[in-house]
Amino acid sequence: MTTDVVRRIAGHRERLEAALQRALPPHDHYPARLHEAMRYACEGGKRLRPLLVYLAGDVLGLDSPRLDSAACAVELIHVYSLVHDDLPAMDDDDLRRGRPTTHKAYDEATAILVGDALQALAFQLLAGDASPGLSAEQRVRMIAILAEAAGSRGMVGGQAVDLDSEHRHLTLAELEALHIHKTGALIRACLRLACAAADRLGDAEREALDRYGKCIGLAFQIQDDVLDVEGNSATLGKTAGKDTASGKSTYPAILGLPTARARADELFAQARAALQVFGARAAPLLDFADHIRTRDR
Ligand code: GRG
Repeated sequence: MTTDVVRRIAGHRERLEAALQRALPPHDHYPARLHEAMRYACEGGKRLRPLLVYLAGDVLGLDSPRLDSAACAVELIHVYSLVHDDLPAMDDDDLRRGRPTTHKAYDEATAILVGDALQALAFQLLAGDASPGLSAEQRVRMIAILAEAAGSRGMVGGQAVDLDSEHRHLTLAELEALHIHKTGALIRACLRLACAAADRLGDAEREALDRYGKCIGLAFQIQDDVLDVEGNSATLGKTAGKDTASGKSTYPAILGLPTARARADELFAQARAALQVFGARAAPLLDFADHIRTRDR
């Protein structure tokens, strides 16, 4: 990554952490245990989705404050999904972001409520965003984008199919469809949220960002499968090798590791190619694609 993008990412991370601190209810406010658990669940994490929102904003020439609610909202939805995914009724995991999952640190009922409350907070933030220059129409559009990506036609739908497929071997096309929904929809929404905050945007630019989001989302998931095979729990901050142990259909299981890696690389290349329409302005998202491509957790 260029030093410019490293600095840019550090700045956006700092912005996001401050915005999240403002958005989350104080830990000692009624009901204190729930609020403390919400904050616990939100700590750590790579913050890739909010970074995508801000970096897409950079490419579009938007002021970052305009994107604070969208960046926070997408992270809150992501955290809620992780908290619920880790529950015994779903993936039943003890480790997340390098420490006990929320239901282990608190209890199952609290973890369910943490997810519920984080989801509600995400939409409350978008609805109440008073950033100068952001119209009510743009806020409604953002709410619709996030709701669609998070709901049964997006992430929750993908999760439902994933749970249904547990003891079945999926074809590559089935696996791809599952992940386009489960992981890809929220990642793609990050780009769409930034587009919704832009006042003027041509179809070619909107479609380019959408294509980038789609490719990055799928590549990210393939990498996740590869890291589950190659990584270790300490670096990943979650249980490694779970997919293989549970006989899950994954990209490495269907394609073999080298082909799965090659497929991810191909998608990263397609993501980069999609941004040609932006010329030199695409640099923040081009560098970010490389940043994700070389991740080890
Ligand atoms: C329970 C409604 C519901 C949905 C769950 C996203 C999801 C759907 C489950 C997570 C399962 C999983 C491990 C998916 C693989 C891709 C993924 C979302 C990884 C975690 O995202 P990172 O690596 O996590 O960005 P951090 O902790 O860095 O934010």
